[in-house]
Amino acid sequence: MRTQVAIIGAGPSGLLLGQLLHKAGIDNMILEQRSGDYVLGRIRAGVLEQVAVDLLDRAGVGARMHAEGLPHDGFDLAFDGARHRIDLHGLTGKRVMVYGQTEVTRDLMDARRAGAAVSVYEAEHVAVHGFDGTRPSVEWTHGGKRETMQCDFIAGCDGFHGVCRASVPEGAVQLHEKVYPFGWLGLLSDTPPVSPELIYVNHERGFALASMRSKTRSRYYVQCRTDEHVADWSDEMFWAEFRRRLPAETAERLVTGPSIEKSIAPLRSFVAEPLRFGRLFLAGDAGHIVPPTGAKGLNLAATDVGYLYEGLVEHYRGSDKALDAYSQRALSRIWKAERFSWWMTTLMHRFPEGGSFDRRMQHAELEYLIGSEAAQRSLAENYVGLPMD
Ligand code: FAS
Ligand code: PHB
Repeated sequence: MRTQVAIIGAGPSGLLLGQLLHKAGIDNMILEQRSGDYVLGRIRAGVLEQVAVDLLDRAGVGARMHAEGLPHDGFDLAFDGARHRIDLHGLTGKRVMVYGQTEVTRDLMDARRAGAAVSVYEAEHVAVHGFDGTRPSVEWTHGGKRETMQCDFIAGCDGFHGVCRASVPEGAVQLHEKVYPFGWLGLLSDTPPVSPELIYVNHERGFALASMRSKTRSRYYVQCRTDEHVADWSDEMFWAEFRRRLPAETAERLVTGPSIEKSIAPLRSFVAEPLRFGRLFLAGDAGHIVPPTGAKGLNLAATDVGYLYEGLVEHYRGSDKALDAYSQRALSRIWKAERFSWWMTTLMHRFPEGGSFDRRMQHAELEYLIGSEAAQRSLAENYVGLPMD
């Protein structure tokens, strides 16, 4: 069995790369360890930058996103019981698209099925070999049978816990990591969003975020301790805590209801350098993780894929210039998004070990931010997404 590009992982990174390559006539196969339903059941990101929207359009999967997605021109920062709007469109001329990662994944899966490209779900014990030479191969077990496939390249789109980065010799990769002393408890409910735009809250009890998936489905988060478990939080407890952290006049408008999904996500900043190891390339969460505060995780995955796709297309046209530049180009953008996500996380969360001086620094930065158009423009241009070079 042979393909040109073996893609490990059928999350947004793997599916988007597969779809772009398929449209360019480059043969590829996706190996995913879980079932399609399991992948769709993971509730994650909610905000797309324009560059990600453009890549999904280029992949031919943007129709439902434009029909059902919610273009947003701004969001609110809330602290000291008051809300302050950051006018993204007024400050940058750009907006973001609120459209859940689940829907992005579903659109990509539907397109892949329609295009008859090969995907193997529930592929167990995936192994990658020979990527330091010119004849890489991948192995997996499916239905109790061990399979092997030769390929030209391997795209490691298998997320933070995947096999690809773990298969790189230890001395060949440098890891940079910061783990935050808190997590996010997220709740999904079929209730109308408390506000037409997102609200990021800095509260003495902890961070909260009011987001959404549609005009009838809300996605809310509260900062929680790292030793807490979802079972510790009844719906009633979540709603009471979320309401406490919202400004009073907003809390009065909160419509509560039963949770459809509840989960706790740990927060970390992480980057692997470089992102290329011979014929193996890391893209998306396999190469980096950001705390979700800046809504960058899914968007960084999309732009990694954009760079890698350009490199692979050029390779098959006879030039390796873009492929050789992949790691450096992607990392330049990744580090800027890491910085913004770290900055926004540090600004908005309650640090258990932080003292009164740290809290005064947060407050001073928030006060400066709402009083300075220059500071708001800096936030806005990072939030809507820096241009792909
Ligand atoms: P993914 O992790 O999505 O996909 C990797 C795929 O590879 C998975 O399907 C996995 O099953 C598969 N895989 C792993 N190991 C394998 C192996 N050995 N063999 C075969 N397949 C294998 N980002 C935001 O912007 N906002 C958010 O609110 C947000 N919330 C998040 C909550 C959680 C719990 C997590 C983990 C992430 C969150 N993110 C958020 C970030 C998230 O959206 C990622 O950026 C996005 O899923 C990245 O997509 P992929 O790179 O495709 O990785
Ligand atoms: C979400 O809707 O899940 C979401 C939105 C913005 C963020 C993080 C998560 O910064």
